[in-house]
Amino acid sequence: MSKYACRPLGAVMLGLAVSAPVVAADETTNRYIVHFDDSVTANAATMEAVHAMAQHGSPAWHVRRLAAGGELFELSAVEAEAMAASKGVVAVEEDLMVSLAGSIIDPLWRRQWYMHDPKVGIEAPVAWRDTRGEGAVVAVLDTGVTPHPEFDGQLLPGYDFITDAQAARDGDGRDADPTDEGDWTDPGDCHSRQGSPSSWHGTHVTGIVVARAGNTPGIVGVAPQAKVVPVRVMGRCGGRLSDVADAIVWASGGEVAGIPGRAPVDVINLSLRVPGACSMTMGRAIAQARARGTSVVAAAGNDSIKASGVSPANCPGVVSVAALARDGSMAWYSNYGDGVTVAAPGGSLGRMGIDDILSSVDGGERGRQRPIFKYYAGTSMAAPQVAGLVALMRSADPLIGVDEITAQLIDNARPLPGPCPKGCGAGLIDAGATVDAVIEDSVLPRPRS
Ligand SMILES: [Ca+2]
Ligand SMILES: [Ca+2]
Repeated sequence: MSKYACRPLGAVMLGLAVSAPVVAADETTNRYIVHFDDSVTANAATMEAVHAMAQHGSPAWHVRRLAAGGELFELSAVEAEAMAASKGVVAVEEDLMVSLAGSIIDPLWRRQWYMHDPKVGIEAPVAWRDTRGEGAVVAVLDTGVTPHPEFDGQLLPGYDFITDAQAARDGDGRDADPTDEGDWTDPGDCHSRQGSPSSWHGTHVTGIVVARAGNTPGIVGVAPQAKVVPVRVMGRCGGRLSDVADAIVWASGGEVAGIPGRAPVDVINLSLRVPGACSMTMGRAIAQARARGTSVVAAAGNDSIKASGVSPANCPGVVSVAALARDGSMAWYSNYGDGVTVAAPGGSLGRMGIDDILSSVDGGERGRQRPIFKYYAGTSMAAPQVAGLVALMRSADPLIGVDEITAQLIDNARPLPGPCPKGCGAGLIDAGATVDAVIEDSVLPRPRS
């Protein structure tokens, strides 16, 4: 007979009516917290019996009284069930194991090779020993966002900067709702012959930056304790330079007529591009943002050309990001050359997708349907990893300046794991080494400007 089999049920000892039969328990017991109603807790004799159990350790199944009320017992499942059915018992709760908030239990973590692969990952978990981005804010200027469990508590109020109601598909021009209405096209739209489903591009990019840690099912962002300001600038057939420039000014704390201002974000992510030289419009907006202390990160572009030929990657002061394939070589689609500052994983753009970048999207072909996860590839997926790292850097040292951020990204980049003969900047970003260096240097006196 097991040592548990003959012990009386707690409820019986307490003199409570038990509606379930007491069955000899098997060896398996678990810890349960039992909450009694006032008829029990107000009954001094009954509670004394509970206390006596605790003090004398006999019978042994009563562990202790909890500070907030409730009694901790060690019971079999059958005993717990009987206890729950007893008169005077209001709740029987399992004494569950509690995980460290933000620990990496997200089930898709294994597939996020870009975060942790020893060869081609950005070493985000190493940086997380110091910070997960607490206090930092990233503006994602993109197609907007869709509701997703990965964004619960992760977003700050954003804005819809799309002036063209047809492109925005929300029936109006600028407004305070940055929700993505879908950028699907029909055959013949936007000079494309075939038409295409909605990309939910901004939702994917936002997930890479700031997807919640520790929820299921899902992924983790590079800076899961930072916040994202979603700014909608891209709609059906793309976006307007004028809207993007205004959004850069707004996100960096500048004044935009008719729109309530906000404090400067730490970094703006621009996973978008327009061919040609850096325009005066884009160049001015970016220079102003940097002058207000906001870093600007841009995708180098997916045209397989020199990054110096696309904007805003080629604008002065921009951190321009090339994409690496799963093997650590430059991705075949990535722009390259002198216009690239650093590289980050962008995916191989293979048939299976598993060598691409997994993040959050909506499942709708046209309008929104339900939150899901998908693999995308591109410099659009590489840039937000850098923006996320900048958030970690600003969290580690809120006083770090925009030029110092660029210098640290460059100085602490790793040599490329694979070939990039045409130029991938300083190499693969290393979140661990970069955040370590930022913390080390933050104690040194800064040059006065
Ligand atoms: Ca609108
Ligand atoms: Ca998650």
